[in-house]
Amino acid sequence: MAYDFKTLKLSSQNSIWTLEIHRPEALNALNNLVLSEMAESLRFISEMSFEDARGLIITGHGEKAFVAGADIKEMLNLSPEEALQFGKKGQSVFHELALLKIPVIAAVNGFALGGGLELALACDFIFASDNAKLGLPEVSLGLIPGFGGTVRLSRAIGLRKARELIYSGDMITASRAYEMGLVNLVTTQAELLPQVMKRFESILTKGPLAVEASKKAILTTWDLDIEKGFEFEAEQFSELFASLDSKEGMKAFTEKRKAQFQGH
Ligand code: DAK
Repeated sequence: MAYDFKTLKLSSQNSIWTLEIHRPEALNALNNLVLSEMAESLRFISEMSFEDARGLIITGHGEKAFVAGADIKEMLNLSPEEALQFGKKGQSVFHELALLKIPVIAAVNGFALGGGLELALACDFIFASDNAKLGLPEVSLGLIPGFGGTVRLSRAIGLRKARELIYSGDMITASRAYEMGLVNLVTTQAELLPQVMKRFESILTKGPLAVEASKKAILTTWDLDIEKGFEFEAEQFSELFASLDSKEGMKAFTEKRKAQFQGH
């Protein structure tokens, strides 16, 4: 299945969806239309059944850029009020992405700068090609990250490293990003999507309700105090005992066979 938007391509293979940002003339920079089409695509995917949507890959068209940031040419003449609306729109779309029930992997195939890195940070994992360059260079433009970057980067790599990257606006290599714990895996450009698919294939053999509950628990508890976090985790854990999949998973273990999960 494939759907072409003006700035995106959405396609699926074996229930894994790929959303490719497609603005080669601007290194896939995020303008208002990309954000609107992304919101529409995420809504479409979130309404699908478990069988039809089990994972999502976010990537950029071509071998040069994942996303080179928010569209600077479109931002140039924004008033403070328009900038507020634009920032809120990006934050809200990326938050919808982060809240998707299915796992999401950013396949970073080149520059992931500004809004591009903020987009990747909203995904569950970041896999990068060895030519990737990542950074939040907004201060070079007299701006700050406006699509959640100041919030998510420090949570991803810690306050000190996040401050350094944000205050300097430096671009870092994929291998440096790996050392910092910002990306999960670095591979060649040719191996990037195969490696992402391989990761999905292993996740798809697991209990889908359990993967979903893990995602929900991690997202919900990362800014709760520890007691409330434990409480939430315990609720998620106990709810899974009402599912047929948990019975099947534990029964399969005792019968020394592979579990056949049905998603309920
Ligand atoms: N926006 C618009 N066009 C871009 C672009 C961008 N971010 N990045 C590249 N392009 C365009 C270039 O202008 C050029 O178009 P033409 O001039 O040919 O028409 C084309 O893509 C190819 O780019 P280059 O010719 O520059 O390619 P190079 O290989 O020489 O350089 C580069 C690649 C990625 C190093 C360079 O293009 C670059 O530095 N790009 C900008 C990177 C950047 O600064 N990104 C951060 C953007 S700021 C907020 C909301 C959001 C944000 C902030 C606040 N609020 C509302 C509060 C987020 C801000 C950002 O993301």
